[in-house]
Parts: sequence; C-alpha cells; structure tokens
Amino acid sequence: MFKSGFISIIGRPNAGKSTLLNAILNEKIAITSPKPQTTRDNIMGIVTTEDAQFIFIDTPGIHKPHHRLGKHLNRNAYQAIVEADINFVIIDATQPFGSGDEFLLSRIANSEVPTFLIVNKIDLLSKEQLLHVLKEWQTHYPFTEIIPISALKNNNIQELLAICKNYLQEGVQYFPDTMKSDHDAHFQISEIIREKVLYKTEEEIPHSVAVVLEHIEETEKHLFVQAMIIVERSSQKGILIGKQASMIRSIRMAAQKELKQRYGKNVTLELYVRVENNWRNRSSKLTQLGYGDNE
Ligand SMILES: Nc1nc2c(ncn2[C@@H]2O[C@H](COP(=O)(O)OP(=O)(O)OP(=O)(O)O)[C@@H](O)[C@H]2O)c(=O)[nH]1
Ligand SMILES: [Mg+2]
Repeated sequence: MFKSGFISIIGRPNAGKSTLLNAILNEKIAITSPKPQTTRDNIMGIVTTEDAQFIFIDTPGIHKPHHRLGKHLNRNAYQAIVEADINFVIIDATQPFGSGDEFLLSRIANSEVPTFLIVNKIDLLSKEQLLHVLKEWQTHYPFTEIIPISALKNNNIQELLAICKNYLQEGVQYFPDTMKSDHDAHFQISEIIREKVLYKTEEEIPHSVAVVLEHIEETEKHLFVQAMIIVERSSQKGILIGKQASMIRSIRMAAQKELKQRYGKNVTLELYVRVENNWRNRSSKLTQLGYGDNE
C-alpha cells in the first residue's frame, strides 16, 4: 500500500520550522535565520520513498501582524493548516508558554487531523527542563504525539519521520520522485540574498527588505545575476549600503559565495537598492513582489 499526505509545519516565528524542513530533506530548501519572520512563502519539501510520499509545508511564523505583509504571512500558514493531513506544531522549547502560543493553539482547535507537538531546540535544555516543558504543554492541547527534537543538530528526525508515516493514509504519489520542492531557482537565489541581509542587518531592516531578480544569465561555467533589494525608507537604503558601500559589499560577497557553492560555477552578483515607500502596507506593491494581498 502506498501512503501519502500533506504535513503542515506551523509555529511561532523563530521556532525552527525551516530548519526542520531542511533537516528532513537533508538539503537547504528554505532559508533560516535568528530573526523572526524569516519565511514569507509556504515552501514544500517532498520526501519520496518506495512506499510513501510525505509533502511537508514550511510556513511563515504565526504572529500578531503590524502590516499587511504580516497578515498575508499568517494567511499562508492558516492555508497550510486547512490543507494538511497532519499538523506539526513546532515550538522553541527554550521559550516559556505565552499568549502567542495560546493564539497558535486556537488556530488549530478545530482541526480534525492528527496534530503533533514537535518540541524543538532540545540541545539547549537539560533533561529536567525538557521534562518540565513536556509536562506543561500536555495540559494545553490534546496532541496526537509529542516528539522532542533538535532540528539544528539533526536529533530524532528519522524517528519523527517513522512516527509520521504511521499516520499517513493510503494515497497517490502526487509529485515525481525527483521533485524536492515547489520553488524554482530564481526564488532560491533571491531568498539566499535576503538571508544574507537578515544576518547582517538589525532592528527593522530585516523585515523591511524584499529582493527581486532583475536579470539572470547562466552559461556552462558562469552565473550572472542582477538583483534589486527593496527597502521602505531612504534612511534604510543608507544603512543597507553602508559606509563606503561596506554593508552591501559584505552582503554581496556572502551571497555570491553560497551561490558559487550551490551552482559549482563562477558567480557574478550585482546588487542594487531601491526605496519603495511603505511597501509592506501597500496592496499593489505586495502583489507585485509576489506576496499576494487579497484583502
Ligand atoms: N540551538 C538550536 N537552534 C535552532 C534549532 N532549530 C533552529 N534553530 C535556530 O533558530 C533560529 C530560527 O530558525 P528558523 O528555522 O529560521 O525558524 P522558523 O521557525 O523557520 O522562523 P520564521 O521563518 O521566522 O517563522 C535559527 O537561528 C536556527 O539556527 C535547534 O534545534 N537548536
Ligand atoms: Mg522559517
């Protein structure tokens, strides 16, 4: 019997959803960073074995939105819950239970599918602390399974997959064996650039940035990319470029290095910065940047 199903990976920002997706796929499918709201799009990671196909959906962290973009991000996560055959609710075990968790649990309260609690970042906890977290969370929701992992250290991931398989139903193979994700190379390249911005900038800048590929040319030995980094205010443009262009250079070098490794060829990356006032609150801009806004 062939089994298949869609598994949503949902949680608050920074819980480690994208790190888990990458650990499961054993490949960098989604970008990750210590800044909340790193992920903006639902991203599929597909695992196909002889007798099963797991379709994992990494989602943006569910949070209290302050912009139209934030509302759109939450909607992506809710959509994944609606379509899921199994929900993975992933938590950062180092963080105390709070109102954000209550809100998250209220969003899955009516879900009729198996819902796992994935207790992540256990590499940072003592045994006693972990026991305390497990005890506390049990009281908040009737989870089908509770599974402690470390996504970063690849701890308990195979066990998680084995348990998950028990809950998959008989089904068709939705995607070809070779397909690992639903996003193309252009998306990956712009995300890698955005990841470097997230790592190198502080405060509101990481959240105020979008990346658009303007031009891409690939030959056997060379990849040439021109990309536009969009910010919300001219002061942010100044910070992103930096003193004597030092910031933008360091972002470019880091992205170029990763692209070179990934493509196994020489890479020339050119970055430009443009101000689009308040783009995170402008419906037309959101749509234009691929963060569809249907309100
Ligand atoms: N120590 C430790 N850190 C982890 C673990 N999993 C994730 N992290 C770190 O937590 C931070 C957030 O990880 P992400 O995977 O980007 O989190 P996310 O839930 O996808 O975040 P958003 O996309 O912003 O909602 C990163 O700095 C990760 O390296 C873990 O198991 N242990
Ligand atoms: Mg993420």
